Amino acid sequence: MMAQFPEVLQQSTLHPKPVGLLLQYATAGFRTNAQHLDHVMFRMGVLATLRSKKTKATIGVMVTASHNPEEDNGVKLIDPMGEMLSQKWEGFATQLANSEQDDFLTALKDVVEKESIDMSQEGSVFVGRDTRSSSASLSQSVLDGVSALGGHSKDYGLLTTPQLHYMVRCQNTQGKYGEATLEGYYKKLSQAFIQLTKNASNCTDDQKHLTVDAANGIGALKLREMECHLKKELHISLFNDGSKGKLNHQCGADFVKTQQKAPTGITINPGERGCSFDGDADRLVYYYMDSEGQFHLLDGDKIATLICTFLKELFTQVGLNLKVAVVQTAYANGSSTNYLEDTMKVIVRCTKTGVKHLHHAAQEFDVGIYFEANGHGTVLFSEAAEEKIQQLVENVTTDEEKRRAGLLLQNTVNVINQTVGDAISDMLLIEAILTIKGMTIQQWDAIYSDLPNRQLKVKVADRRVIDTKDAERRAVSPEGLQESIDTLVKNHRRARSFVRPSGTEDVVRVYAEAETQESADALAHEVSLAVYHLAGGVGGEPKLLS
Ligand code: G16
Repeated sequence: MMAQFPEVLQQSTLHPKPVGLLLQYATAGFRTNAQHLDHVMFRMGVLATLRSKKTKATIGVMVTASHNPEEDNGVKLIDPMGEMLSQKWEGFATQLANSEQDDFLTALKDVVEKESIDMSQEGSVFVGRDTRSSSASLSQSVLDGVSALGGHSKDYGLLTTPQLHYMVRCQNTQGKYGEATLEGYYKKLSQAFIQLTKNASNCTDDQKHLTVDAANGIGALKLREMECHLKKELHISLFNDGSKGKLNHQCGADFVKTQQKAPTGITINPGERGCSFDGDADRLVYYYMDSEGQFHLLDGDKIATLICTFLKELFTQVGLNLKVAVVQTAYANGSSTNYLEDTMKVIVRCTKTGVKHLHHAAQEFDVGIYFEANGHGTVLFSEAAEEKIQQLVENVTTDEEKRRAGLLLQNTVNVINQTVGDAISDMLLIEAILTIKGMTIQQWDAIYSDLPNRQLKVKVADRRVIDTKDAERRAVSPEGLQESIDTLVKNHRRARSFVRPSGTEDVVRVYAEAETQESADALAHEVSLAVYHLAGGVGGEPKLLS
């Protein structure tokens, strides 16, 4: 056991930690300016190897800062079934990343001891990276960390984040979930998509057309690679493919959702469907322009509702009584929650921001549909639910109608990447649902009407002064902030607002919704001012949106 440690210690000096730099494994791993991350990457290579030894399974390490600007980078660790790293190990990740150079070995041994890790066990780590200019060298540092501890690594190079999650699950299920190759991923998803859409009659070329904004990120490369597998069943016009624009700049799912406007660099005619990925292709939002040139956004809440409607109809057709739930966060539009609970009569759960929280909540149901309003989400089917669908399709006594619905369900399961939100997979599912139901994007949008809302960011000296409870819907510190928010909300009709520290950017996020856009904008501004004054705002006072 001890023999590997001198090697790690020696190698770690080649990836020195800047003295005093403290980072936290937060919403989606570590994320900050790329120049501060070399030591973190090396150490996460080491930690992933330890996690692999502990779980006796392959672990994934993805180098990406997703929706953040090009100059940032980050790292997310992936657990054996393709899910996010366990919370307990997030603590170890922070401990290893923050230990000063001289204390690194002690911190490392502490993890080994606390987890009783058998160091003679093999370690196996899959590594992937996005298209940022810093990602190649940072992923090399991850690989260095793995080899310093004698682990085996497989470097997939450029991948979307959800593709790496998929590879990890395929590997650890010995191929049961699929083949751990890009080809395997493309084939599984596209075959399921083709099977789903062949059920639709009279689908015109216009209906098969979709405009995609790939945020100038990795999603563009991977969608291009996949296109030939789709056998012209989907006609994609790809924009913001990275050939000229800057990553996530004025484009991508985060920009479209927070700015509530179309990305730059795309052409979209009235009535046509458009969608945006984020920088690592794990988020998706849809939109269209109406005949008056008005922009309409269909976010993660609308996506969850469409999927839920489709699945519930199929479960009714086949006579399966499954416990279905939708998991959201505080950002979910109040109208979506009301529609799901009151009209669709499904169970709705609310968790803290971060797909890791939604994922765990969704696992408690036969079918857990989880989406953040920002477009990050997927659907989880319990093993029992998948078996019931399988039996239905295989049972020779099942009548034709039911078998058809059963096959739709089976292909729906196969088109979904159940490990994590996946823009490509979610896009194929939505396209299939719209095709099967013969539904336009306007009809989908009309399922319910969003309450006008606004999201803002406030800069404060230390965002950790804000603490929250009740799935981030109430602030418990600093003193007086929640009382101020409560008072401000009372001045607006059908209003709601909350604040929380971001886990991916150095800002406090403010969300407000109300009966009118003016009201939502005013409330968001008033709450921003309260944050600025009570939580140590820096720079100029937040201004009302013009
Ligand atoms: C990550 C997480 C998401 C989260 C988002 C914003 O997304 O995976 O679950 O909603 O960050 O988090 P926060 O508000 O804490 O900054 P991504 O796409 O950037 O990896």
